Amino acid sequence: MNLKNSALLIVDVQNDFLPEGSLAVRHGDEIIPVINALQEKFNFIVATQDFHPTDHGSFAVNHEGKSPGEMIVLADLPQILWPVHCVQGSEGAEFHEELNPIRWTAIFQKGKNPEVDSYSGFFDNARREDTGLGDFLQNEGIMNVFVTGLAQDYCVKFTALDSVSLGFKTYLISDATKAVNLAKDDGDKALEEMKKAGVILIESSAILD
Ligand code: VGL
Ligand code: ZN
Repeated sequence: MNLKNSALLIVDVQNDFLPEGSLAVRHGDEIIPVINALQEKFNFIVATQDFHPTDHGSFAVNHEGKSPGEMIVLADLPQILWPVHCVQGSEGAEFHEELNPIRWTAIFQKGKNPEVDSYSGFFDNARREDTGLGDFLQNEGIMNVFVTGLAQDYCVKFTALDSVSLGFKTYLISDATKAVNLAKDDGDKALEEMKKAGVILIESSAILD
């Protein structure tokens, strides 16, 4: 595969989303060697980092009597409540130590505004604020975006959908992502949604072999 004008996008490969983290994605650690191998093939690599203040509105503990998994309204949108995760300055917000940060051109942080959640690396969930990632990629002449990371049914999905909507040819590397699966087929549904929107599903072997 020709990787000219291509970026590898690594979404939220942070301790809290990995086994033993507070919002653990089962088998999430299995994608790390795949991403490390993929990194050797790309000249242009960008990571995103979920980076919440302690008073973030997506945390169940910040809503009296509520538990993770319950729904509320946040920024006029339905919002699922999460355990405390990826708090700014905490170990859980750090990238996994086995993930090699070689050639990372930039890290885009998201979820810093307590009033709104931000699954996508490009915009908050209400699409009121832009992280700058889209303009950054465009200014660098990037046309193809290869998405990897966690979680397939949340931040990876919304990042890939926004990438398509901004006009990037967008690939999801299916063995370099894993789903949280709050409901057991959420990951599969997310794949269908991405495919329908124009995301191209590939396996890492298409790039590595
Ligand atoms: C994510 C839930 C809450 C993710 C972030 O990175 O997929 N999921 N915050
Ligand atoms: Zn979050």
